Amino acid sequence: MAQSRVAKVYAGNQENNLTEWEFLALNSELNIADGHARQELTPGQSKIIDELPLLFGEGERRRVEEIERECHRAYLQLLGQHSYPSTPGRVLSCYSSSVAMEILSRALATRMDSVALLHPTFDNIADLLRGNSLRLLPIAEDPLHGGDLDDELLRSVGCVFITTPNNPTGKVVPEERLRRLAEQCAEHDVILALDTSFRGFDTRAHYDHYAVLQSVGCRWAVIEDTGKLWPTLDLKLGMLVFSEDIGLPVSKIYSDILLGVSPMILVLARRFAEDAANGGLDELHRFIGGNRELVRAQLADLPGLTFPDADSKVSVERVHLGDRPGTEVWAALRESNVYALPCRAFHWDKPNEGSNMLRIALARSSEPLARSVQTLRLVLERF
Ligand code: EGV
Repeated sequence: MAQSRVAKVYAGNQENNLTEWEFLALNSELNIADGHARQELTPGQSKIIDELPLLFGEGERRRVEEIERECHRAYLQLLGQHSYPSTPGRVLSCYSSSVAMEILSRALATRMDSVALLHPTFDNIADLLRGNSLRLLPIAEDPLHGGDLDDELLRSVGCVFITTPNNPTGKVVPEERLRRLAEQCAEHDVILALDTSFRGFDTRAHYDHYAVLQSVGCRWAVIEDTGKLWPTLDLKLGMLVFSEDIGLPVSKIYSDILLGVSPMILVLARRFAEDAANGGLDELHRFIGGNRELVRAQLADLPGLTFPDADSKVSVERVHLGDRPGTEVWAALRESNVYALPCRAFHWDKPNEGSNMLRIALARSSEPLARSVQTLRLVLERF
């Protein structure tokens, strides 16, 4: 049984979840599948890594409470989130944003049975909610950005969950849209939950979201993530932040799962945030922008090919393959040891909408990325 499941994943099964596809890519030098940061360290970041024993020492010596407060402050201020709640216990450090998501999902499931969720978005959000027996109602990006949400939808759910910037499309909920969403949630006593894991890449997501949420006064939760920004070999943390009146046993469920995150990781994340504030973040934006141009330039003139996310700044880029099926292109690419990510599963409600797209990771060193995209070009010319 376990054997056949593994075999199916290895064959590149249509119904693999996104992480199963990403898993297949992990040992390849030409892995353009997962959204984790795998580019080379910058000189400033290398200096921090050279000091790892000192960071460990700091983690041993100093009070966890202080180390944690400094980490949260450095990261959230870097990204413009000045009004985040800084009183103890309101930012819960987690091993990853998916762990934060599981904790939030379990907490939601104690008080409701339905959640409205953005469509498309990274599939493990849907899977973690469904895994806690929550029924999901899709919200497509166009209606989300176009105007008010349907009152009937809001009456039928206990929470609206939005990824911003969205993964994979890079679409950002602007300040005035967030305010209106929060007002509608307040009117219907619905919790507004945001996953902002990709916000580091896009300054349009750096307005103070916490100021908006707190001034409107809806019940809310935000999941933050240091994991997509810096090539720290998955040494990272997620943060689960929530309104005082959220009315869910978030802290209790957190304690069921975790005592806390390693102080060494908290110190490391603080140091990377400080480096980012000192010019590293602008440098990262230029680097990702350069890789995006490289991908578009190398593929641009192929017949039927388009880039659906013209405005995206996040570290992934979707390619629409015209009528070529994503999983077939994936299989052809694999013959050259190149691994991209087929997009069906992002469309957790209607997978066929993602059949003709691949997602390409941009947080990669430019040289292997360029080689991978050249191979993709050769493959697409044959289709
Ligand atoms: C992306 C990996 C999990 C996820 C990658 C991701 N899957 N956590 N189950 O971290 O966009 O590739 O978010």
